[in-house]
Amino acid sequence: MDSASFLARLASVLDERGLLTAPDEMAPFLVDWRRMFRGEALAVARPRTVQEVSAVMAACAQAGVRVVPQGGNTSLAGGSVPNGASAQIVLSLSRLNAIRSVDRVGMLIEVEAGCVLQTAQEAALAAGRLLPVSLGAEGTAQVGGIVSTNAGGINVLRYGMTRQLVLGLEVVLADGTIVNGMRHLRKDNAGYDWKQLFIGSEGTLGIVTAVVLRLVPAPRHRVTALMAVPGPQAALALLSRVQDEIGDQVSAFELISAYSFDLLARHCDLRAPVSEAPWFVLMQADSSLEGITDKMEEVLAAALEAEEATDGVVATSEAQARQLWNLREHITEAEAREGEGVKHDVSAPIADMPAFLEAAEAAVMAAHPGARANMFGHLGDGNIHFNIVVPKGADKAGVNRTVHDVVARFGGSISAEHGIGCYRVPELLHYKPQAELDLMRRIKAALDPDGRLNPGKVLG
Ligand code: FAD
Ligand code: 2HG
Ligand code: ZN
Repeated sequence: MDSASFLARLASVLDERGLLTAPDEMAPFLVDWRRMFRGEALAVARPRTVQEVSAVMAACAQAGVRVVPQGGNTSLAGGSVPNGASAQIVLSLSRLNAIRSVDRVGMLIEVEAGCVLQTAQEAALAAGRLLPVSLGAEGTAQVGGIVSTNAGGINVLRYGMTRQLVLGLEVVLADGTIVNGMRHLRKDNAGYDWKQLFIGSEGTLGIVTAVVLRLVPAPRHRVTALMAVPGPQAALALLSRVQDEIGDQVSAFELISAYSFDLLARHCDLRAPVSEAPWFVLMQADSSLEGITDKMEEVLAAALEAEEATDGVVATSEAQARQLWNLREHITEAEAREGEGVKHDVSAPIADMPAFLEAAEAAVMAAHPGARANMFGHLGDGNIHFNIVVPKGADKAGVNRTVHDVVARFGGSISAEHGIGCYRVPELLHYKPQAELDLMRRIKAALDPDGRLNPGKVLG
């Protein structure tokens, strides 16, 4: 089928706003959030229903056209834009965005893939429930993207990754088959839990069109604190103390380096309301019961006494808490404004994080003069964004290898939450054991035998 007939076929299964082919209209869909990867496409298809998604996939199967699913296009791994020269379309889920229902008693939300995460969070909150996935891109990222990347974010410590929240899933397969697993069940061991294959598969196994997500009671009381700490080891001591005393009410425990605050001050005019220190911890605890703020203050006073922290501020209002989180959420932007950043989204066993940070920073400084580490992230989950700001023309692949070799030595992962996309393909192929890669290829071949789903991503 020539491309004109193919586009005519697509147009026939979509409404008048459903197919973009003009270069200026397609442009935003063809470049990633970091503007590192740019691709080409025959068209951008924007279906409104699962039936339209199915018809688009069937048309692509017949014409041998490859499909790049796209949600909010906030991927930090270059996963959501086309690459390579073969015939591809972008399949944008943005218009398939209804909130189908919120079940207050059953504590779940049924939502279509293109719904923006924040919109889903707000719908849950209006029913007194919390959708606990929370991340800096939540105003743009979509539920389908969140599920397809198994997104993490700031609340993993208490509520787990996105995977832990998915109760039901609807997907469209490479040949257009619709598979409806939109169950509202907490317990379902009837056969393989196939939805787990699609969660985190970054659009390489099927198209997520709708999701049932578990909700939790919206906490009535919340306490947020920013602490200045002498180092990562002290931060871990503080984490243990807080967990011993406040237990599972701790929902976020983020480590931030002084260099991150330096970037925030220089590029975003944002400053930490505590005295200078080499490291900082931003933490949050939530509870349905009163008294969490008093308890947190008591625990933090003891931490100061024990010299696990040198200064700190506990937010006394929702607005002040927002300001503290605003600092954390702007680090990615501040880093982007500083210049060339080489991102590493790594994890290691939590207790090893201090040794890992020291070893990785020393290795980078020794091998790549002029590089600086912007270290911040989810210490409570053993996941740090070990991003290296490098001078122009630096050997970025070499920087990746230096950092990831240290990650491998600590038994860590080269992608804790952002995924592989196309950015990390060489690293995945280098570090993942052969038997695991072979198993992944067998799964890919079973679900996408012609290799038409998100080509060049994850396995390359
Ligand atoms: P996209 O970027 O559009 O796509 C991501 C991947 O999923 C691509 O491979 C795409 O092909 C696939 N995909 C998208 N929708 C579908 C679908 N419906 N069906 C099949 N495949 C699909 N990530 C974290 O985990 N934790 C964070 O704390 C975090 N913070 C961030 C902060 C900022 C400022 C930014 C820019 C990004 C951040 N991210 C974070 C990364 C990103 O936001 C997440 O990976 C998010 O889940 C992507 O959602 P999206 O809708 O933008 O997906
Ligand atoms: C975060 O935790 C995100 O803020 C983005 O995962 C991390 O910019 C990054 O590398
Ligand atoms: Zn993160």
